[in-house]
Amino acid sequence: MFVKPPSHTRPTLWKGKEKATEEPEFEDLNPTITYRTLFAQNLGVRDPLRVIALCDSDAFYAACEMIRLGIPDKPLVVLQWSSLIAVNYPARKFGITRMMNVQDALQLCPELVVVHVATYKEGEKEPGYWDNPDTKTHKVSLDMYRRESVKMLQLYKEGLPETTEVEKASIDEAFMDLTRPTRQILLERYPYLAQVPDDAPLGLDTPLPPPPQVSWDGLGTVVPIDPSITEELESPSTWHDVALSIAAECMEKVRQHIKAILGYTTSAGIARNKFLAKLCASYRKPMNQSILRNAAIPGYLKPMAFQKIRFLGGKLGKSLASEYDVSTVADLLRISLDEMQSKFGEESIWIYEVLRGIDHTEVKEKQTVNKSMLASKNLPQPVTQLSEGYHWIRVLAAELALRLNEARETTPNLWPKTLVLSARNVKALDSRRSKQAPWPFVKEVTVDVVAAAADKLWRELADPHAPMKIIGLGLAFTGVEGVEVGLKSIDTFFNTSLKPPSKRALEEDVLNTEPEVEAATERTTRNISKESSSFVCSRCGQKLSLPPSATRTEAERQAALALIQMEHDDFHVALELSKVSDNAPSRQTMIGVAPKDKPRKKRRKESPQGIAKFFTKG
Ligand code: TTP
Ligand code: CA
Ligand code: CA
Repeated sequence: MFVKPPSHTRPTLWKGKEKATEEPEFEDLNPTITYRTLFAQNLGVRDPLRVIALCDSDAFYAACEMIRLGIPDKPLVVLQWSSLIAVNYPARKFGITRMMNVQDALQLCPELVVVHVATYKEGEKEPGYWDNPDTKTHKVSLDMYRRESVKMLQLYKEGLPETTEVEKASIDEAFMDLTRPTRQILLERYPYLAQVPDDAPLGLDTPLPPPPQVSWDGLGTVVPIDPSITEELESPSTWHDVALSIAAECMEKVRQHIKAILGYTTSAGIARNKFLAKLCASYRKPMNQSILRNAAIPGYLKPMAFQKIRFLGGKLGKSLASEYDVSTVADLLRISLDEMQSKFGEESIWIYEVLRGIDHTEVKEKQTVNKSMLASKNLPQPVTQLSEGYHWIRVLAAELALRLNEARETTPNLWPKTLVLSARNVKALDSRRSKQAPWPFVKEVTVDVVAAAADKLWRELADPHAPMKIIGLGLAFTGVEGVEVGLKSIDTFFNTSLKPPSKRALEEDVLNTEPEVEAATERTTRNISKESSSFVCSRCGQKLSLPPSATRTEAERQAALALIQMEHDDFHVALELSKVSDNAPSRQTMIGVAPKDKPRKKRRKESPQGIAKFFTKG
């Protein structure tokens, strides 16, 4: 029998699309949900009941330090050399921001707790909090934050229903696709939906009966449908709202769980896709979750300065602003797709779509094994002789050894295939060089073992008879993989890993990241997938590919990928340093999702005239 929903939500029984109330620029704000849609297993990114959350830690590095030091409420900032990289919320009340220098911050709040990030010092196995660390002798360590990040990700996975897909998005945030669990819960709560009623006129294609009115109490901040009205009349709920409210319950629970276990407070955004979830996660910060109902999308997006949207903050945004004399999303909505594509290339379809709140990017857990680990340093004083390199190699080796051993705590038998040393020598013709060697099977990966292997590479790489002015060094493990000892005996291991180093030592493009902003460099190595000859930068979404090669070995492929990735990181660092937001999203504009993932109609491979030019160096 067809169960009638509560009477106050029953204006017309078989209500279809409410097209009359829908904004013409915004599609599918209130799609018809039929039994067929509800029962479908694989609607994927086009599921009309899709619910995605983005959860971000509040003042993350500062929170880690507050908990480490046991000072929960004091104003605190985290310093890296002379830059503030994290400011906790009590300190923000004094007007302290990340852009300030520490002296100005202390003037605003004399009782401010200033913590310098941990650093590696030569001779020490582990990073520590030393007095007056100096970039000339120390190297920043983000290990503690990475560790906390791993714990947090684990808790998301444990604390959310099993069918939730969780994707780490950066060191302090993750996306969750809650579509499947909310669908299950919805069917449990409203069992009358589980069967098509006998009197349903269109059978499976009959729209669902109107949903119950959602009470949002205790579920977070609901973004208003009309931002100009403070007290909104309750608008009728949709089934998507019901799904959002279930997702909000799950998120509230998992956020409380994280607070209880680890002490971190978080802020979340819950909406129909990744772009909107990320965007509304910062609607009310800290310690809050915001819910963006479909009906609120136009009112939320239209008045927004479009340059706040990821990738529209830089060169491209400026270009759009000058081309069309526009400043808000609403202004840009007037530009037709054809017009935009004729000026900005076919790929500008993704701009057209995000402006309309559309994003079909998947939430997908990234591979955690078979990745690279990189330690790098821009040298405060260039290395001009062979003997001067050993100090830095030891510092980098300490970081790599620690990272590998730490990763082994969660994935035992994790084994790197190759060790790669790279250097940037501004005096050499081929200024970026690297050497690599297969990583031998040694039981304990200690600083000494890594440093000894790297020293050997250093002697191969640095030509004592040629002019030397090395300004950057990087040491990486590539092809880090979990090895099943039972499947692959130690013998074969010995046989394969003790082969002489490949003659084809890679001399492809190199690396290096910059100490001053190292903390900002959420490294992209985890995106290097097993088979791929490309990687996707998690910071800007750009895809970088290796030239095709029929002869490249697996180790070489991984090393080469690690190298282009390092160089790409370097590019980000340069941008951060120059504080220019061209070409890449600035800090404030890191919202949304990568354009490369956008589904593109009429996608072309190369578009030299197109949008790519807005994301290239130079
Ligand atoms: P964010 O999430 O951008 O910022 P936050 O967590 O400090 O503050 P909020 O509450 O506004 O989210 O960055 C996470 C951490 O990454 C941050 O604590 C420090 C580090 N970071 C840098 O080192 N440099 C940077 O430019 C940015 C943006 C972050
Ligand atoms: Ca954060
Ligand atoms: Ca963040």
